[in-house]
Amino acid sequence: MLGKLKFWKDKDISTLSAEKVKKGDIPNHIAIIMDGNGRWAKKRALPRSAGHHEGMKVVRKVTKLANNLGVKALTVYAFSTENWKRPKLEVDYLMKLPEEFLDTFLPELIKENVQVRIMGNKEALPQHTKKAIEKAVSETRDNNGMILNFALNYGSRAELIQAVNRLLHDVKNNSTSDEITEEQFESYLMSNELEDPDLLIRTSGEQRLSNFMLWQLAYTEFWFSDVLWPDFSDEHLLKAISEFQRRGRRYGGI
Ligand code: V0D
Repeated sequence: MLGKLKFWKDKDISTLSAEKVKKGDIPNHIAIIMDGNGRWAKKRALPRSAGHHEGMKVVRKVTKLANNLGVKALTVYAFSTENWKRPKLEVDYLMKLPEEFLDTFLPELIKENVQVRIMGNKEALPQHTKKAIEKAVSETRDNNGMILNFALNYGSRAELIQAVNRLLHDVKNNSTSDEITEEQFESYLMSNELEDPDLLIRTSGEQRLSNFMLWQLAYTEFWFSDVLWPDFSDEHLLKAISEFQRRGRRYGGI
């Protein structure tokens, strides 16, 4: 059991949930599909942007708890390559969230030793968004705590095709062999510095991958919940982790 940690008192987590989480067996890498922000807003007759804003605050809370629990990497799906199809006003609003998040929380992330990373095609992002995330990545580069990895303008098929194209380029230049191993292939993925996720969480009742980390999730445990992302609490994260700990992972073995 995790014992008494100061932040639990601060954060008012029931000891019940906390006690169910075993200290030694915390997933190294958790990935989250943060779904249900629009539905959360609709239920309250608020604009979708209000749901996204509330969801942003939850990213901060989850980052804090995951880091305190000893999670090594947290990947959150913030914006997919398909999300450009949404109304322009919504996209414009979403593209302001990284700045708002970082204006408020970057000092805290630096203090807590978190490293910010971005996975996805940065070229297509508005200049103001790119500037904010580049600043956060560079200002947290020398930290050695948890990696907070934002999947932003990310799509796994695009990632895989980009990997294949770069690989072809390197094969043509004779800078790699033409017989590729899994390890070599992985080095071309956008997640190349991270271990595969141990646990995938998807909120809001949908049970699909939506083009998220198709290669990396091959052996990952999935945890689905009906809770809408803005309602996702520390209790939910602890529950997901304690259920993860009760599953026996076999990686195809017996
Ligand atoms: C909206 C719920 C944080 C999902 C969370 C650009 C959808 C809140 C960021 C963020 C979004 C990204 C990069 C960064 C710092 C913060 C974010 C987007 C959406 C899309 F360096 N939340 N967040 N980015 N939402």
